[in-house]
Amino acid sequence: MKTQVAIIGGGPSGLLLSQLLHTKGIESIVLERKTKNYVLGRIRAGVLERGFVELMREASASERMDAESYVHDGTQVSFGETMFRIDFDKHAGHPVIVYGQTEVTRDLYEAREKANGKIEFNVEDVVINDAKSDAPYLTYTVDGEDRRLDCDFVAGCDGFHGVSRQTIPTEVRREYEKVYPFGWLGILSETPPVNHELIYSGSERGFALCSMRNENLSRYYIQCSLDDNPEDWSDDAFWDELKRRIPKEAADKLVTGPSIEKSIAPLRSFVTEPMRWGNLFLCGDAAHIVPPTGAKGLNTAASDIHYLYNGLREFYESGSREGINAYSEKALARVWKAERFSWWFSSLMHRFPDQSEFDLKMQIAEIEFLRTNEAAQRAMAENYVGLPY
Ligand code: RFL
Ligand code: PHB
Repeated sequence: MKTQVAIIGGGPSGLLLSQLLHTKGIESIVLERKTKNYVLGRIRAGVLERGFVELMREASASERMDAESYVHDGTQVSFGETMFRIDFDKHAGHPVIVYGQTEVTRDLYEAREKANGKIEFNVEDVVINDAKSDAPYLTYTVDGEDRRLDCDFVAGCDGFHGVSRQTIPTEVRREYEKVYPFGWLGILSETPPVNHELIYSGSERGFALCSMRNENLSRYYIQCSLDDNPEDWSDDAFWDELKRRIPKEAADKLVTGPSIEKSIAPLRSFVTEPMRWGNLFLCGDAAHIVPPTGAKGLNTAASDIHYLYNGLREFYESGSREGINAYSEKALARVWKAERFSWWFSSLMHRFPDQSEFDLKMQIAEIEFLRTNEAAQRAMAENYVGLPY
């Protein structure tokens, strides 16, 4: 088989790139290790920046998102009983959108299917060959049968555990990592959200986040130990702990119910440099990870796709390699800013096992500064709604 752009990974990054390229008549084939239902079963991001929304529109995949998503002009931040609002509209001039990654992925699959886009599921043992040449190719197996895909470019959209990043030789690749000493235990429940905006809540017992998907679907997280298992947490234990970590006015309004999903995610900051090796381009979680506190993971994946899509489009339209040559540098410049914001917000809101009384006082003083200082609120709002591409 032959295509112009071979895309490894059928998560949001790979699907968005494939669909955007299609709108410009550029051919691609997506190779996904799992099944479509498996990919759609992952409950992940919930908050989308304006840049992401615009890309979905450009990809002609935004109809349902435009009709069903929720516009959030601000968010609540609390510590103990003190709760205050960061006004996105006032400080950054635009809102964020609440629309789940599951829905984004479903919409992109539908758009690819409607356009007869080619996606191969259950692919195994993908190997990227001759990435430094003008004729790279992938080998892989499906149902034990060997296959080969020739292409001009390879987009590595295969997440943190994929093969793409590992293909870049270790002498070329530099990795930067910070692993946080805790995780997030998340549940999804068919209950109305406790508040019409998200609540990021610090407390002496640890962090909690109240989020949502729609009027009758709530997403809550609490900071947990890395040794915890989701099965160790009954629904009642989860709700009790959540109530202890959010202000009383919110706890009193919380509607609880059975969880329909419960999982633990570790927190990590990670960046690999460069994001390009020859004609292989890394995008999204394949190249970088942020802790989820600033809602930047999927949104940073989207800015990568924006730079790569425009670079490829320019190449196929005019033969210029300027955009693809600048890809790694441009993407990384934005990635590092999102890393900084996610690291700052995570460090501010969580309890760390080795934290001293002094460290706790510093967190409280910084939250108090954020509560009372417009410049600090503006900095937070600008980062949260998304820095420009
Ligand atoms: P994905 O979603 O991991 O998709 C990669 C795909 O590649 C496939 N794959 C392979 N296919 C073929 N061959 C191989 N060798 C392969 N290896 C892997 C995988 O099966 C998979 O389908 O990466 P992508 O597309 O870059 O998307 C990134 C986002 O998924 C991620 O950044 C976000 O979910 C992060 N994130 C959030 N981001 C936000 O912007 N806002 C949020 O509110 C937000 N909340 C979150 C989050 C992530 C979380 N977890 C669980 C890590 C909340 C949580 C709890
Ligand atoms: C979510 O709704 O899953 C969510 C929202 C905001 C975050 C992280 C996750 O910062």
